[in-house]
Amino acid sequence: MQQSSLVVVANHLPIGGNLAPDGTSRWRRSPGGLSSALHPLLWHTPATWIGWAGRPGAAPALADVGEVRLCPVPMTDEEMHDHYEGFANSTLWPLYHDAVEQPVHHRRWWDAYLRVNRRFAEAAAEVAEADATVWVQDYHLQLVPRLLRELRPDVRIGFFLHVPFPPPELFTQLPRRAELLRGMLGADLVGFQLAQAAHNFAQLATTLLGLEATDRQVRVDDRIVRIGAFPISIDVAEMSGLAERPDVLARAAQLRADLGNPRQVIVAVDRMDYTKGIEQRLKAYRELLEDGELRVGETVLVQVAVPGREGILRYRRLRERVEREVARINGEFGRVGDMAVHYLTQPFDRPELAALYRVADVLAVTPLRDGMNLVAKEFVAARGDRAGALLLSEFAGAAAELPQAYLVNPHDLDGLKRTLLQALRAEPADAAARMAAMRERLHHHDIRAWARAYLSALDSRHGPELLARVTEE
Ligand code: ADQ
Repeated sequence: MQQSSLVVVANHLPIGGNLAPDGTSRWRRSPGGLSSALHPLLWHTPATWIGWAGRPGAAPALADVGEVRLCPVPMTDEEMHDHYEGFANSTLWPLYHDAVEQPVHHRRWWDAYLRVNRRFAEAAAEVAEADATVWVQDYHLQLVPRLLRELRPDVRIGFFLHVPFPPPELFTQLPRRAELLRGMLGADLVGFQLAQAAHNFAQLATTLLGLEATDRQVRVDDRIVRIGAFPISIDVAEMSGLAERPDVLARAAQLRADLGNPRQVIVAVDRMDYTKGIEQRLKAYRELLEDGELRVGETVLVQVAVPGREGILRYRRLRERVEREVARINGEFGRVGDMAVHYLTQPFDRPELAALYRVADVLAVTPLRDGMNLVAKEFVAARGDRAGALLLSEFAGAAAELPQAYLVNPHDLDGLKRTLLQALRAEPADAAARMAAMRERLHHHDIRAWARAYLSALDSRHGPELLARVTEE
């Protein structure tokens, strides 16, 4: 096995579902934040990406994608069920998102979580060069930093959590809370989206493990583990460039015509997930139609919701409820040739997404809780014309950086209705000023700035050299 000086460890490999017989694979911009964010960074970077190829059974042999060597980790059916669908997505995911759905606890899920984390750590130990940097991603792999450190004390280990890190009252509900914290503390740098998350982590290190901790570092035996906030971003240049392309603008015009040339278009783009507030948003929209504040023909909602994690009953149920509500709204308010909601479950390529962002008068991003939310940032990057309003949940990490958005508490249905109307009725000059301020922020904080901040904090000696590779355009 060839070794690398930069190793990324994430639950999934960033590849499409169809492998050619020779093992070649397509690099996928899957509808999901982690691979969207890392794609533009790593495309031209000599690195190894360790992850699951997305199907149970033996790991397939995979060809490199661009400069990135893919190193698949096998997972059995049972492990997929207990590790991925179970501990990661039915225990940790809901708990980390304010327990908006009840977290589920099963003791046998922990065994699979530990076993799979160990397998990932062993794979990383094998492919990391002496003195390499290993960058572990997200809540599926919280034990990897510590397991890897035991195997390879020479490597630098970074951990980044893409989702929120909850307050101690919630985290302490976890039966394996101490092991999870110790797992993360195997890293040299633990990064979060928001400063509040780093604060929560420090508090837990003190109260649960009795360690000496501040919001910037934790002392573990004779080591210092640094912690901090590194709000993730997007490839701003890519999205703003796409959104100015003549074919994309023509497509946006075509989309508006296909929608029946309504006066206003509301767009929402989410993974189908109960954290994204899709049901609350649909309900607010229905009530505005009932109240006569909005009228079909004048206003239309385009809701994109790509299903995933469908092995989990809760996700299948959510999809059923969303589809029932869409059908209800269209049944009650639609007319032949004039739908109230256009509902799409397909993944789109980047130009189509850019066209959707350009057609939106309001982009509605109203999660109940979200680590960051890249869709909000993509919309801002796409609006070089400074038109369009962003309706943004206070509970998305992005709200901290984009205070000029129309901020809303999605749990407050009346507030949601009121703020959606405000965004729809915004004065163009006001909307343009808000958009300009948000664009200014993004301009200085794109995905490369994020990688730069993280990697130089992780390694002040070799960081700059890695950075030159990772952040090259
Ligand atoms: P996600 O929960 O997946 O990410 P988000 O940040 O919005 O949420 O990223 C979704 C990505 O998928 C976006 O880049 C979007 O363009 C893309 N996408 C959505 N629908 C699509 C479709 N139909 N076709 C193609 N692409 C689509 C997690 C956390 C977030 C955090 C990110 C990154 O939950 O809070 O922002 O990781 O850290």
